[in-house]
Amino acid sequence: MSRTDSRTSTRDDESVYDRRRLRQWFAGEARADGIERRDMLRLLAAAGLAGAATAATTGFAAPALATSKAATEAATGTTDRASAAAVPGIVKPLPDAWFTSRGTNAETRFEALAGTGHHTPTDRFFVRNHTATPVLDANAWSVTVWGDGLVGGGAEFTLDDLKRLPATTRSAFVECAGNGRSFFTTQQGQTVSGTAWTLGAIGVARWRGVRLGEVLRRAGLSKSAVDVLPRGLDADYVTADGTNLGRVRRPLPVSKALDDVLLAYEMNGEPLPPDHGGPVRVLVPSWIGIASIKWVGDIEVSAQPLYSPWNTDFYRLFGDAYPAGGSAPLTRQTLKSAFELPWNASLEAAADHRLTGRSWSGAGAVARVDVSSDGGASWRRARLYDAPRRADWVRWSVDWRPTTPGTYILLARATDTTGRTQPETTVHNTQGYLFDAVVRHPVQAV
Ligand SMILES: Nc1nc2c(c(=O)[nH]1)N[C@H]1C(S)=C(S)[C@@H](COP(=O)(O)O)O[C@H]1N2
Ligand SMILES: [Mo]
Repeated sequence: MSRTDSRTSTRDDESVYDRRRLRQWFAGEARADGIERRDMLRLLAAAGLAGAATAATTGFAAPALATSKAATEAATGTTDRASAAAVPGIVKPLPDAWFTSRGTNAETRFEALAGTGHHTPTDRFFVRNHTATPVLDANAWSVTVWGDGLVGGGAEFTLDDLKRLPATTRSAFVECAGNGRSFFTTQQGQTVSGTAWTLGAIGVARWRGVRLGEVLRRAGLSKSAVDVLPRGLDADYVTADGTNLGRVRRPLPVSKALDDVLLAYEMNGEPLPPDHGGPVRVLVPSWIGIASIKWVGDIEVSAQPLYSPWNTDFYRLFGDAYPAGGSAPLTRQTLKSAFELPWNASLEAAADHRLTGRSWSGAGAVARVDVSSDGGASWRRARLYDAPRRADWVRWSVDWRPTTPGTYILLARATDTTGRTQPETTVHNTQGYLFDAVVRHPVQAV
């Protein structure tokens, strides 16, 4: 199953397509609901496309959705269960040994993955919530597929409807675009905004579901469809300055939607739990986590390009190295490595240790991992325990004996099948996305 060509074109498509989308918006042919006009003009200017005409105002309204029951539960479902968790709004227990609390989110501790096998156990899988986990009734849930990119009036699918369609099972990571963000500050001395994740905003699970393409075709996908916009049933996201951005939603080019995207209803062999988007989430392999919309309630299929704050203000690269309107919307994840050790772990000096870790890449499979125990002066090749697979990670180990007591800086550096290797530094962007530099992990030999 060689998909190299379609993978490459998917990424290239998004930047070329972004300019086309912007031109269409400028000509009044694309919609940007819930986005300030000046923000769109800023994107246009940055792409060098502004100037000719006055951009049309956008006045389209989404049709009423047949999801009101689920939506009500979304707004109210978590109130009595949230107090049990260390993070308000997350349903599952978050033991300190497994998680670090970060606002509305919970980061997995990498040391909690040692010896757990290839897939992240669901109870240790990180949670990234814009607001709070809605507890939805799987029997009452349905997803509405609608929009002018369909032939006919759209369709609604219950969970049983989806389960009757051909099922696909696959392993894939979900990784937040901001994973590793804190290292822009601690390693590079730079200021970034957003959740200060270390490396634990990633998990790999075995997902089971139906291909989104299958559902779209059954809903009457037309040749004119260009964007697909899944939307979550969690509450509206209101920013710190009080702006209501509406439901979490991010457009996906139809090319990716038809490629390898799933509507997943199982995670690691169990029904998808509430915190991870149950009863059904979108799973977009290799792409940044925001693409994998949880608690999906409706999917708009549009013959016009679509925008949401999640592909305009967020999830583009902004900063000195980038155009004023930011880069093209982010798609694939970058590559990273992590040791399954606490920060400043204590290890016995003059004793043998097996250091374990994991490496992953959104561009290709991880082909090799090199480890240094002397701050990068010398490197050794790690032993890999998993076959390289795209959208997935590999476990690895190296044996190490710290000869004398003291502080050691451990480094792990992955190289993927596209030839990319983790660099020493990541070019700064203001929101701290896609950190890929080698992380300097201190340990104490005692
Ligand atoms: N509806 C909805 N979908 C969402 C989010 C959200 O807050 N609401 N967060 C996104 C982000 S930013 C990430 S990184 C992943 C996290 O998935 P997880 O919580 O299952 O680990 O879900 C994505 N899907
Ligand atoms: Mo994210």
